[in-house]
Amino acid sequence: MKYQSITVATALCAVASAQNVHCDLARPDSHAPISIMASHAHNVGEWMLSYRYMFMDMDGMYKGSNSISSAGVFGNGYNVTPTRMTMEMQMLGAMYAPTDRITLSAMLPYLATEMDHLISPTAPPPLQASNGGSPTFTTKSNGIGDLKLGALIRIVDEGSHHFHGGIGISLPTGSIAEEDVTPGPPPLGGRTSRQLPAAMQLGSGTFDLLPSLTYTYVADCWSAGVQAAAAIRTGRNHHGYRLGNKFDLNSWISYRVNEWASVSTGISYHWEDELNGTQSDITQNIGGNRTVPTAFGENYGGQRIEALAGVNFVIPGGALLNHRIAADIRVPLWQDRNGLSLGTDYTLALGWQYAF
Ligand SMILES: [Cu+2]
Repeated sequence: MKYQSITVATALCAVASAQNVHCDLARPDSHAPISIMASHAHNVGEWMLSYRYMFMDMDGMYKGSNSISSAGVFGNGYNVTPTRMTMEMQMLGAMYAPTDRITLSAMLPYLATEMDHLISPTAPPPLQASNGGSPTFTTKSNGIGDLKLGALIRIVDEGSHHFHGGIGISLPTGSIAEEDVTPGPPPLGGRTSRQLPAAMQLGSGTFDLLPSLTYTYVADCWSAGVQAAAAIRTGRNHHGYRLGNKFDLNSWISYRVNEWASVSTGISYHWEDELNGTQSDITQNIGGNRTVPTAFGENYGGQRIEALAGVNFVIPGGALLNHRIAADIRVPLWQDRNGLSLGTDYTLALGWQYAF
């Protein structure tokens, strides 16, 4: 089986080589899987526009690295538990290289989140009564997220070896005052519009630094890369908290099937710290129990290892020459949440890129 795979790979590689695709031409695998940002620099005078759509599904609660039932969450002293959350992100991006060494970038996301909740059957009866007797409710938010500006600096660009550093800043353009209707017993006054937890806010509310280092190796019919990237929060936002710092380690290997298609696979590690501070305007306790895990900073963050599979296409000719379409999916192999929070099921990313 292994030898067959190698034979097939060698044959495909020969086909790719026979088509005589040079590295200086657009090749499908010269861009990393679409969910990985800031993976490539541009040559002087080049522009690139991009659009990405990402969908993240978080279904079911975790305590540490084990899934936990709703009853289990209630047993930990909470009146309400999240049961599922989805996050959709659409992101517009632009890159421009004023010199061969420096590529500038800007990215603006538009987010839509939705979270389903379940009220504990043993919660104070006025809580369920304030929800019209129903044990479930859903909250939503949507709007512009945080604008990210950055610069990539080429450090090595020799033959097969490419190494660049990035520094960026995330500006607090996304709202952290999103509200939606939630139930509340007296004296909270029934179903009314209330501040949503940080997990459903559209921005961090702080200025965040975004450093990264990326190495890529480009061979004849395959390429590979590894990237370390972080988000470092500064200060506290005006709702009294700071999201946890983040660190990502992405690795990928792409195989060029022909001059217009490549397939890729990879492994990523993601770490995020707890939320620091107390979310003002979020109700912390009802009837001696905690309200909901998302109201407490200790239930934010965690770590996970994900497997990635993706495809990249570049249009080799015609009116849409050099337009790129790509998709990838990430599935956690392991996750360890801080406290009690929703686990990640999968993340899907689709994108279009055009350089000129
Ligand atoms: Cu680009």
